[in-house]
Amino acid sequence: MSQSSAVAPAVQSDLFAPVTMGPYTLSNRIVMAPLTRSRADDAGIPGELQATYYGQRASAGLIIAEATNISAQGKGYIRTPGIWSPEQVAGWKLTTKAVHDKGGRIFLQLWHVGRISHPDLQPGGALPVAPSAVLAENQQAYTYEGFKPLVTPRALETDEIPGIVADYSRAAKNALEAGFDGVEIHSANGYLLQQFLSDKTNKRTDRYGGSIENRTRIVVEVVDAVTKVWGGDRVGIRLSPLTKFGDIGDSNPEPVYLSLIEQINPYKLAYIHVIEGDTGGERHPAGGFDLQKLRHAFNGLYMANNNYDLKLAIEARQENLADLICFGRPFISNPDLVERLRTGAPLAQPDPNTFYAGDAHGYIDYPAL
Ligand code: 8OZ
Repeated sequence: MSQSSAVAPAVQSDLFAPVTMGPYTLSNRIVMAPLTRSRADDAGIPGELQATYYGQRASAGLIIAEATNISAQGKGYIRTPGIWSPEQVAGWKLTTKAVHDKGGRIFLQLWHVGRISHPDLQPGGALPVAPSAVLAENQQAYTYEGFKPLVTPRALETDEIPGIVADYSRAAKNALEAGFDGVEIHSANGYLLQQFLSDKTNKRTDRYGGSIENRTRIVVEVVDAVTKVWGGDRVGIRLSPLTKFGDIGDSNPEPVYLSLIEQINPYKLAYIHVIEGDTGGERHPAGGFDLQKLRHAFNGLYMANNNYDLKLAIEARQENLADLICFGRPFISNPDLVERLRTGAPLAQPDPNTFYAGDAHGYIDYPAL
């Protein structure tokens, strides 16, 4: 993506105009997508490094901070941050202050990876947990000793599920204490909540499996718990009905997601964050359905994500296909992305070798223009 693409001058798009989201007026419709960068310490504590990085990107209409583990059990990648301990809360306060000092808004994404983990990353070397003991095939875990094949997870007992919902509640309270403006529930990309939604991974016969009502139950319980802390209008939820990421899939996702939206509408969430198609890949995979149906069924804002560039973003606004547009990788290498898009300035390309688990290099050393 570069300024050479033949688009109308970006300044003519309302992408760059303020928009109301819940109690907030976002300065533009461009959202920094949650991006795993794996630079927390081994206890999942973020620090000055993250504060500098997010502060540099505060001109996004909204930042969704990287996926953050709600519990030690929810971790699946080295050096991902957490939001379960007081030390993690203290570390995140540096980030929220840095973003607010520059007039930005930042949500935290609440994450439990479910089966996408490895005993090396679990407390006491335990098996990762999931709705059912179904292996994610051909997937690797990112451990301290490099990549290792995933293992078959342990199916959660019915009486363990309230504890998981309570972990989301604690994480939501901690995020509030850390000074975030809201939270996003990560129910996408093949992690725990999507493992419950999908019939490929949920083989349960209790009230959390089988029917659509049962498969959506834990997600609705998490929405209920998190909105009890935040109210609805500072909470979003991320969905990826058509993704294959993490070996996830559903034989018929459309009624599952339409039911979920109908059930969460009473909570009046700020937005749904929809990964359109296969994460990072095909935007219109075969066998999919029209994701605009979700937009029309939902009573809040629709945030679109998946390989957007300026041209696609402008078109989405012109055709009223989305309220907010997420950019991911371009934010890695362009801290002033909004200004560059608005003025048609060239974009710097990010270096994939420094995406994960490095240091300041490739993280806070991409200059603004
Ligand atoms: C890439 C690497 C690690 C995690 C997601 C949280 O896809 C992630 C993730 C992406 O939602």
